[in-house]
Amino acid sequence: MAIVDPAETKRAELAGSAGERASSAVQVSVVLPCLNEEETVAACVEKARGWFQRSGVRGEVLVVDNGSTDHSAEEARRAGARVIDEPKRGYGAAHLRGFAEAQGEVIVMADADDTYDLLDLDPLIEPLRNGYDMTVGNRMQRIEPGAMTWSHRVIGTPAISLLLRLFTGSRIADSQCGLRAFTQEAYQKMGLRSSGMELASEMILKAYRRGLKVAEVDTSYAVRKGETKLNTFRDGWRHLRFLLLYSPHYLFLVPGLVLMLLGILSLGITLGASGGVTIGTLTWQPVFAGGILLVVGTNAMVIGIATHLFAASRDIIPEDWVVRVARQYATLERMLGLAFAIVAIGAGLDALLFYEWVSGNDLGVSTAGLAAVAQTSMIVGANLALGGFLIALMDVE
Ligand SMILES: Nc1nc2c(ncn2[C@@H]2O[C@H](COP(=O)(O)OP(=O)(O)O)[C@@H](O)[C@H]2O)c(=O)[nH]1
Ligand SMILES: [Mg+2]
Repeated sequence: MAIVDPAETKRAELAGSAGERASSAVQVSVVLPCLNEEETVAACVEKARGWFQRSGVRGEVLVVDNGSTDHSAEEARRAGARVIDEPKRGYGAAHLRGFAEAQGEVIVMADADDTYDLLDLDPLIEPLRNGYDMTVGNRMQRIEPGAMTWSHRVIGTPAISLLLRLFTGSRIADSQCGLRAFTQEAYQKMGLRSSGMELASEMILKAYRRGLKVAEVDTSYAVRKGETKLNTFRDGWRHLRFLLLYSPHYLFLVPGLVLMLLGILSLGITLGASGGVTIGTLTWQPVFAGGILLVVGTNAMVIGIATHLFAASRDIIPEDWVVRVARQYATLERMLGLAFAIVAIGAGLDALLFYEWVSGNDLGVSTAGLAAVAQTSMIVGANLALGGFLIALMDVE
């Protein structure tokens, strides 16, 4: 941490009078977003500055005020923070502004509500001295009674952590912890953009996708004073929405494939059991579900492949096996060929039905079933032809 690299010197020079700034380069910037936290913000600033002094770290505390209507800004200034005004609302917007303004080689993010222990940031920073790019706190073992609602502790946080694990392979247990530290380099690599609380998930997703080394350290979590700014459903949905949008496999491809297979199965049952399937006193006619599942499933696959290629061709995601398979097998010509074949099958089945009707011969297969398969084939075929163009268009250089 004592090392001052050329980029850091440059940044410091840009920020102020050259020689003086370079020699007193900031090592750690503590960023605190603040929305009406007048009761606690000064204590947070003082604690962090106390740690700077005790550990001999050259540090700065940045409080990013997001239009507080109380005395938060004065309190923060009085306690020795640099206060920045960010007009764009939101936890993410405020943090991102703070990160962009931070001069430290290391950035610490925390809350201004005095729930995290800023008196001793050594355990948080230690992994960064040992080659890690980011440290995330884990509050689960040291939650003061009443600090976290039961639903967040047992449902919300574990559910989001599990999705992150599924989508990125991250092993972070407390993915919603707001106490973290990372290097300037890691910050640059992540390319963060979320304006809301979903920033917490974005950081972990991008850290893993960019191959950063992430450590987790135990931390304490105290009862908050003042009002929480977190809205369980709105913010929970924003996390889920973010994760799905950044994970096209799980939004489109996996569900699409499952729906397609269920659709094919249902249509198969329709052809076999013409009277439907009797369950107790009810009779299920799989003919309807079959068509719907197959059509929705294929459309999901087509959209999934198209978005995948779009993201890969613009360097949003790396070129993975889906991209390679799609480029080889989902070319416009092949898609049109497949579409034509499937429409032809549908037309053939309709011709068969017509023959059955004119000749009066019973073919021994469910008429409704055949009609449903024929109709579904034509819809799926037409969608594949349209999808072929969509996919080709998305991959245009
Ligand atoms: N600047 C800014 N800060 C916010 C906003 N929403 C929350 N915060 C701050 O972000 C931190 C975390 O919010 P908090 O309500 O404690 O959420 P929790 O820790 O997830 O329960 C606190 O310091 C809040 O003051 C916002 O819209 N703008
Ligand atoms: Mg908080």
